[in-house]
Amino acid sequence: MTKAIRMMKEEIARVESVIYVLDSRAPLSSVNPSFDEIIGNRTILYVLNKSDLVPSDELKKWQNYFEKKGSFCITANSTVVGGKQKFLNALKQLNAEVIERYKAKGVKKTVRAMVIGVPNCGKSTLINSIIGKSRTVTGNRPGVTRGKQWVSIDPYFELLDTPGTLYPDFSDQRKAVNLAIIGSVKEEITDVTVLAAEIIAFMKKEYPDLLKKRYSLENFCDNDSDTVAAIAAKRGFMLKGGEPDCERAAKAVITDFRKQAFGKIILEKYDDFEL
Ligand SMILES: Nc1nc2c(ncn2[C@@H]2O[C@H](COP(=O)(O)OP(=O)(O)O)[C@@H](O)[C@H]2O)c(=O)[nH]1
Ligand SMILES: [Mg+2]
Repeated sequence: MTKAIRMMKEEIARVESVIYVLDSRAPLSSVNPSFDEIIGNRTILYVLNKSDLVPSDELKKWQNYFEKKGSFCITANSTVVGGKQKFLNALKQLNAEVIERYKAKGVKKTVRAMVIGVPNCGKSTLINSIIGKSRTVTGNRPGVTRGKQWVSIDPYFELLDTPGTLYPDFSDQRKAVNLAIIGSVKEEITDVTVLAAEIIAFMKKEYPDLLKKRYSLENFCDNDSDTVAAIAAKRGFMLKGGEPDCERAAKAVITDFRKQAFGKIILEKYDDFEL
């Protein structure tokens, strides 16, 4: 068992509820089924984070899908304040039975939750937006690793202030590419020119006009790497010998995608899947 999984298992054992953060640009790719067993039968609140980056009609379909999985699902833009109440309401509804049980027994017990998700999906940002500056640390509990803090977010809930990072699921090539595009994969292991060609291939198929407009292209080359070279030429990114600087153009394409220069884009459309 890897260290990451072992740590996840230890921490998850202390919670009743899991907050599963997904990147709205690639909701399915943000799920790693390897962790299903570890999550077990804990209640799950799915958060389609970075909702501001995708078209809302597309997001709605994913929200319905994750709700139908028998769990709660909310959408969030964690970079703006004001989402806490929506989050808390969902968490309460999701755990209504447990809260009732505690109340009926007359025990003063809180439901504990842990935020999990692949790298860069916005776990830390979400936690900060919920606990913010008014955080009240409830202190280390026995058995809890030193430094791990439980934070009261409500009389009924405590949140672990350190997120659980899921390693991305690379079992499927498409998922791996999507995760690289959204930045969930270490930069060192991604080849920028390959990644840019993948973005071009996707944009060409799904949003050709946005791609043409961004780089003032009239047509696309058959080979997506050639399109990256054409973008370099358009931008005047040239190497000393007069060759197009494809690496620089590739980085520009990746940054453009991540900084929303093409507009609101979703990599995975619900209707394209048989779910
Ligand atoms: N547009 C947008 N960016 C977000 C959102 N949530 C997080 N981010 C950005 O995504 C990046 C990764 O966020 P972070 O919280 O560090 O992700 P973590 O690795 O899952 O903890 C940061 O640049 C955040 O500002 C969101 O809802 N919308
Ligand atoms: Mg983080």
